Amino acid sequence: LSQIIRNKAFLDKVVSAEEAASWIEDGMNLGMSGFTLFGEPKEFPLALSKRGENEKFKVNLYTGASLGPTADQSMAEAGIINLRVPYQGNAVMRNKINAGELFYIDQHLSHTAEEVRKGTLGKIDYAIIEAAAITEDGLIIPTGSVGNSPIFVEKAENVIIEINTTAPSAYEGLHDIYVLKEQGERREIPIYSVGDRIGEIGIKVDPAKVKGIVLSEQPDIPSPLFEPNEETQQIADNLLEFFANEVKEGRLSNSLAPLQSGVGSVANAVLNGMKTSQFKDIEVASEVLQDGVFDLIDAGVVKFAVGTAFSLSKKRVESLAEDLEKYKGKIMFRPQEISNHPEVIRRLGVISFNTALEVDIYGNVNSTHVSGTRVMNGIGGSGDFARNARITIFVTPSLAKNGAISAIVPFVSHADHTEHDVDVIVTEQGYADLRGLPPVKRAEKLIEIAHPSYRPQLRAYFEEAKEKVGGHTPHILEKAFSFHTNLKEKGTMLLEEEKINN
Ligand code: 0RQ
Repeated sequence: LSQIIRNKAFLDKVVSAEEAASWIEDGMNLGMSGFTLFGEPKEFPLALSKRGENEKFKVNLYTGASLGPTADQSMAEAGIINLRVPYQGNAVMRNKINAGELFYIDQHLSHTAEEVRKGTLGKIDYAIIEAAAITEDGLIIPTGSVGNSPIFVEKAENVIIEINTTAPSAYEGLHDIYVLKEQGERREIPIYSVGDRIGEIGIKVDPAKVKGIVLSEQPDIPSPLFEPNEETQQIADNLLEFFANEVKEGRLSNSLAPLQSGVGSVANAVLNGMKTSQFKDIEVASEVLQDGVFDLIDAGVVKFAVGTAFSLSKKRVESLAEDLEKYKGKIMFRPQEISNHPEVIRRLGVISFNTALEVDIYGNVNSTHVSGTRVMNGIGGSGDFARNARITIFVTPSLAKNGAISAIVPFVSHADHTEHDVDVIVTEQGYADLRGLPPVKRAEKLIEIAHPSYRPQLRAYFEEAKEKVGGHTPHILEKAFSFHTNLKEKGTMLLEEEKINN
């Protein structure tokens, strides 16, 4: 253990997870490490959830992003969360949020650290951080994510460190921890190219604040493996065709520009498609690094990748220790406040692509709320990148739920990314390049990439809106949600013939 906890001031602080959990009081604010199931403490939240079975208390839980079954799920099941910020992706938690059993603030992921700094989320009573090691000079070495851990540690009154004794030692040196000063005292963030190292290898902590160290042997939590299918492959092909056209037009070279990709099936299919494409020497400046990025490093297509967290399949979790050695000098993790910072994204000229739930005929995007009401996951980092990227792309299959839902609708039922932030939409039907187009011309392009079964009713809406209402962005407000109301009443967005014609 003294090889892992190398500073003596920390060694005598080891306590059981139960003891650490017993320190938490009703109403406290907890800042926990963890992002897309990586780098989260596991023993501590399990012990806290267990305590919740016999005792009545609730905490507010702030993290980097989504946590897994041992944290978000067990704490939601135990009913011990009052408020969750800024992102979640767990089905049990999602259902509780939508049932009104716990509160949720769906926040841009680059904003949370600033809110903590300003105090709008209250003081952080405890920071609970998973770590691979504590160095001689007392730096906390995070594991597979950085997220918001540095700001939590800085602002917390007390710190609990969960040392994961199974974490690969090669985590040390992977992180680039840079913490912003207060507003008014800030200068530029000195990242001028993707791989610039600007910070420390670990998180500084005042040893006096460290109340306890918990030990864990629990392995990292894998995400599902997304094998491309016919549909995601077609979306990927269309996106790669868009990139190829940008090269042909002289706006990009074959190394493109630093790429940010969302998580999930389409993103993985695009990365997969790049293995055999014309593109090479690509840099990745993303939030989450998933399997596809490693495959591209292996294929010699990606030369450097920076993010704030891993999101890996079981296979990649198993080979992580080896992989970390292999990819040393080719990957880096920064706090999410930096990886998603508008200044950095704009300076590097990032190309961003994320997944939409629905898009309207003028290019507004809903990424978060099914039928405007039930939250799915959250906006995550998609807004940080969408507003500031050099090219902002959203991808989505044109249909959901076996054709009952069209991803292209007259008006989005919830707006995450406004038409002002959106450049290109890609479905399996093709891509709509909206750049340089006024609203009525954007609508023409977007109707073309809707599924053929929905094109007639989208066109009918658009023509009627132009004819009867007109204006810069024509809408018939009484019918703007006709697809959604039809879905609610009839179980499908497909309108009957007479509804389309009247
Ligand atoms: O439902 O799970 O019941 O089958 O939504 O849809 O097509 O499997 O796509 O897994 O990539 O998720 C937007 C949710 C897409 C995700 C979203 C249903 C569909 C299916 C999932 P089932 P798919 P994905 C990086 C950046 C926001 C955050 C973000 C997301 C389920 O990508 O959360 O981009 N993005 N962050 O059937 C009703 C519609 C629907 C619909 C799809 N219009 N109405 N249901 N579905 N469209 C990550 C971070 O920042 C951490």
